[in-house]
Amino acid sequence: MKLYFHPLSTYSQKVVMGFHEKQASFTPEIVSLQDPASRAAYLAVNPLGKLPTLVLDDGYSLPESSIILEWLDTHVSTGNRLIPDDKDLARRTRFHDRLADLYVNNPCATLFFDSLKPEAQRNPTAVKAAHETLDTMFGLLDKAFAKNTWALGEIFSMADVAIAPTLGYLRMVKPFTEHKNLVSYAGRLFERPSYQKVAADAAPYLAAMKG
Ligand SMILES: N[C@@H](CCC(=O)N[C@@H](CS)C(=O)NCC(=O)O)C(=O)O
Repeated sequence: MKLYFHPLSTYSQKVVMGFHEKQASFTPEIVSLQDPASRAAYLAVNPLGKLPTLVLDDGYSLPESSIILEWLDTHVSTGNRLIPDDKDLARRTRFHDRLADLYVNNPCATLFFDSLKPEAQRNPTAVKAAHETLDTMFGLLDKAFAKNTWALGEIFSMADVAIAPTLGYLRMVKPFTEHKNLVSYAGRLFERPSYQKVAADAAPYLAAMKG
């Protein structure tokens, strides 16, 4: 199976972390959405142009990070479970995965990409809304991790994989140092070998971007 992704993309990192957690391998196909030729070729794989996409050996195509991880957890029996069998725990996993994607990852991306734009093209309204959403989430997460080890309590899951890459970026984009429980949770995530591998893969690209 082939994974179309980019080492700097948070949604790609989420899926690659999932592969590492499952001890599963894939054929990597790095897509650079900034490069017109790479982007044009990728649109034939995913017309929405969103990374990542997993293409199975029979050609079946799976876009969307959470859907890819669901497929992986269903079809690969090695490594850690990403979504528990228990239906209520599975629903809670999906809920926390949605929170991570919609209200942590997406506003983080708004702040990150806005900061790269020339002053005239920036969007202060969107930036203000992103800060407000993240402040709300930081408060909720800090409260939750006063007692929880992982998003589901003691069970590591897709919900933790979903948030880890974004917390990595937030250290640069909107540090959350005053939220001590969130800092501890992030520390546990950053120590996982699956996170360390995606961070190591991203490091040269991040260094090149910073110039
Ligand atoms: N809901 C999608 C979001 C994917 C997404 O937004 N990926 C970003 C990279 S982290 C992307 O492809 N951005 C390019 C664009 O929006 O044009 C998922 O979970 O996979």
